Amino acid sequence: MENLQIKTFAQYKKAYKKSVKDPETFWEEIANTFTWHKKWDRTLEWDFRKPEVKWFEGGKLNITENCLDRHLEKLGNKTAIIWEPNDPDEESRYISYRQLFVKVSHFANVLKNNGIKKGDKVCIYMPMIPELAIAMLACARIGAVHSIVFAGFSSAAIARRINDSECKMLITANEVYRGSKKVNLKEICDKALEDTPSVESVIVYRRTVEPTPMKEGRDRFWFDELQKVDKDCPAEVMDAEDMLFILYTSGSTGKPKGMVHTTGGYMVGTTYTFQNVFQLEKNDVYWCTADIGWITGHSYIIYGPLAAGATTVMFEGIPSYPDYGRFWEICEKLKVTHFYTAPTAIRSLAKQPLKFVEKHDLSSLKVLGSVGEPINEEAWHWYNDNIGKGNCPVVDTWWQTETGAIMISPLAGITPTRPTFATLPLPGVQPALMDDNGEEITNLNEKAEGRLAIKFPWPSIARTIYGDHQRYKEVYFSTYENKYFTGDGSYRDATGNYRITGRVDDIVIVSGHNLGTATIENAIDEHEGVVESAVVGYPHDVKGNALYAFVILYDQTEPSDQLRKEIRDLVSSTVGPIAKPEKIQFVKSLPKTRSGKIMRRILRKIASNDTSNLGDTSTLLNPEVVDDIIGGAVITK
Ligand code: 6R9
Repeated sequence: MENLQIKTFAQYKKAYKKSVKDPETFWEEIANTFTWHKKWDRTLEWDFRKPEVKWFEGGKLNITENCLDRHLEKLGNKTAIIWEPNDPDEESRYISYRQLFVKVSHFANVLKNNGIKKGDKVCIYMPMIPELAIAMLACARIGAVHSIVFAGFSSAAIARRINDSECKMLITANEVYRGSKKVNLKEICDKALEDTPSVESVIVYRRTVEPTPMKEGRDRFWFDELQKVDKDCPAEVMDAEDMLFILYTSGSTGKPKGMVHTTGGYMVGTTYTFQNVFQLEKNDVYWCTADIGWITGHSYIIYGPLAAGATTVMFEGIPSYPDYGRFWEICEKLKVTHFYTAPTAIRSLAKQPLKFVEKHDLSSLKVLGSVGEPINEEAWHWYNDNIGKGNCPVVDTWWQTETGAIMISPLAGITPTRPTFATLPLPGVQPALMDDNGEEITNLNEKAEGRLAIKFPWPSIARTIYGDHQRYKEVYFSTYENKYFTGDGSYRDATGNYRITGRVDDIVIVSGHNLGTATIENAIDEHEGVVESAVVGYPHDVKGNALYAFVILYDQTEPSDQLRKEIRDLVSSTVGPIAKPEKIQFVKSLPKTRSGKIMRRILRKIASNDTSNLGDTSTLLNPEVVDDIIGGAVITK
């Protein structure tokens, strides 16, 4: 890959031009730098109208051979993963590429020994411990499809995801440490498993010594299983288009979308973007603070960094434990060079006294990254000034679960940065800014605002929604003819730099977590006192957005704080604690259009306490309710 690494802005421009003029040759050259059992037959086949995208079809490979085996000769003793525990007094773990290779192969045999074969789906619900990385790579080693569910989700959310893709196995841990708290994951899993007929076996890693109830015939301990198998596990040969994993993301309906990523294109896309955006050098230590349960963790803690032979840090804890200096303490301790986090974390740390930063030597840092939501100007400057000391390029990386890899971002130290701008598309990415009439705004020399679409496939695009190709087509390929629609609004300056302004659909990003408002409404509506509800986002200092629920009650239901608590608890148990509405207002009715649709635009304005101009309300069936709601609004500022 060395010679394909972009080092200057002129090289970026050249690579970009080539990637547009001849995308196939461009990506072939990159794909050629990986280990394949057999070269592909066709580089790209695509039709966004169907939609269908295939990259490197007929090519045979295994992604773990690219993340592990091929590094053994030169990098065998290099640290692949540094694990930093929740408790700073517990020891960090350093796992070399050779050790990781052995652990992955060994655990892959556990999967096989428990009846898992190529194509089977395995749900992983684990805390941020190395065994999570080992479990996911072990799946990939034998061609099983992992479906990782963030270990903060509720039993009901796990069950929904397991059932959607009919997972045969669940891998979990008994407990997880999260700051000063301990959460019993196994208990949450047991509850989920009451309603998941496809799961035949459960593997439990013991993170703590607490006694763990196990179900006879179904549950097995990780360590016991390892004793039964040997350590040698040749990699399953996969087609480039074979499924690598499913990862669920929120949608505009109540049902989560299982985004399907395949093997070859995903590997090429994540590795290429990792190397070029972050510009890692040989002995660098890279730390992405995301959870592996999200796409950022998949692509930029595990697959991208390991395929690139980097040292990647995994952190089990939270930024505020034992105090708000924890991130900076770890940067100092591990001599982190590349630090990649989310705006919500930056905003919450920026609120703390600077002494938490100043206590620590951050001189090892070279590059700072941001991902997950728009970064506001203040947070950008705080990050740049206090963490980067004005010396570290800040890469604001825009991408999505669906895109698999970073799409729009500066290349560290190469692309001129501009606060709050994700700047320019990476080579291979062809954005299109769309106006209100659905036409592309093509003049790159004039500033413009619109919705963001992509007009040509890139290797790591998700291929479908698991089990629902029709929905994939409707959500991403029906808004604009022959283009992928991102769901994001965007502004472009007169030099072609993009700023992502936020979601234009019914998804709200709270503390970096994507939440579909429909899922939360469904949960609220399950309360026996509730007729109907509407949930919208409103700006929040730290979380980026918070949730505001407008709830209609049955006549006989008494509005009360107790009821608010019950509604929050219900959301917490059906969706997860992160989805709890900050504000709940009981209303008589909701503003609806003549076709019966809730006019969320108006509710968003009310929730944001911005009611001076509500825009056109003439299509409302019941305009009189608007004043009633404003009169009773829980004021947010
Ligand atoms: C990687 C990830 C995707 C949505 C995306 C957008 C928002 C992500 C951003 C950003 C502004 C950035 N988003 N990165 N907005 N600037 N640098 O976060 O994937 O969880 O699927 O979320 O996040 O709205 O559409 P995912």
